[in-house]
Amino acid sequence: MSLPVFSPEDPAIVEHFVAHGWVLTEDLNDEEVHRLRGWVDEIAATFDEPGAILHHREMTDFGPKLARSENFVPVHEGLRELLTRRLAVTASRLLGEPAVLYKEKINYKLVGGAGFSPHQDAPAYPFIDSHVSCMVAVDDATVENGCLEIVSGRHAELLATDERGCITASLVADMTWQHAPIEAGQTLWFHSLTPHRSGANRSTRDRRALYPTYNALTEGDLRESYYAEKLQRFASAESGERVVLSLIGDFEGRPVD
Ligand SMILES: O=C(O)CCC(=O)C(=O)O
Repeated sequence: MSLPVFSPEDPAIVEHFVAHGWVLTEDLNDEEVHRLRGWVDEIAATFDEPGAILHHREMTDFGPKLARSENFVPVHEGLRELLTRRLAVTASRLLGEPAVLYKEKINYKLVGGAGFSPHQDAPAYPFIDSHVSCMVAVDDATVENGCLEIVSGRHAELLATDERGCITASLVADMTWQHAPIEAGQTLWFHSLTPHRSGANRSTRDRRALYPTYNALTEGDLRESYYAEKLQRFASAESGERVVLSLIGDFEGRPVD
């Protein structure tokens, strides 16, 4: 079932977000989606360089593929404008106070790309208490290509986690999960305590999405501290059966090596 879509200017978005822990907005027109796809291609084509954009790859049944890029706002003007200005306006309205970009990523989920285990984002965000994230669909996200699945109205508390930092299996089984298919150019905003997960891309089309996260400016402009902390923790992380993308072990992708 499709979700209700709001204009980002509609005052009703705040009430919907507070009640359900998510809200879907229509942000980009066809021309802007076209431009966004070009920007995402530019980021994907950037070389790996220490201290610059962070690229992460995964092994799929079709060979190694790009899974995620992070930390690209400093080097890309178009994405910087979209994430730090335009979308920050909605983030501020949803947080109820001025918001600032905390981190940004592209999840590529190319054909054959893996899904994400059920989790809340909050445990992966050091330093901040008040934050909101969104998924800006670069391609249509469908059930077949691994759209998000969310739980409505369960954003009041931090839930028990397993050894990977994901929601325990017994809690997952008791929750009502809802697929969130969204069209390219739409943005699904979700609370950092909203449980979510997603399946693998079993389709023949890529499912790319941008995920900026914002925090309340009263807590500080912490983006640089976040990436410094992340790089430090990644340097000492041990490689296992799954690719480590985040400060929790939610990604189900296989390592390339
Ligand atoms: O892109 C997806 O399918 C899910 C992403 C997600 O849950 C995450 O990056 O925390």
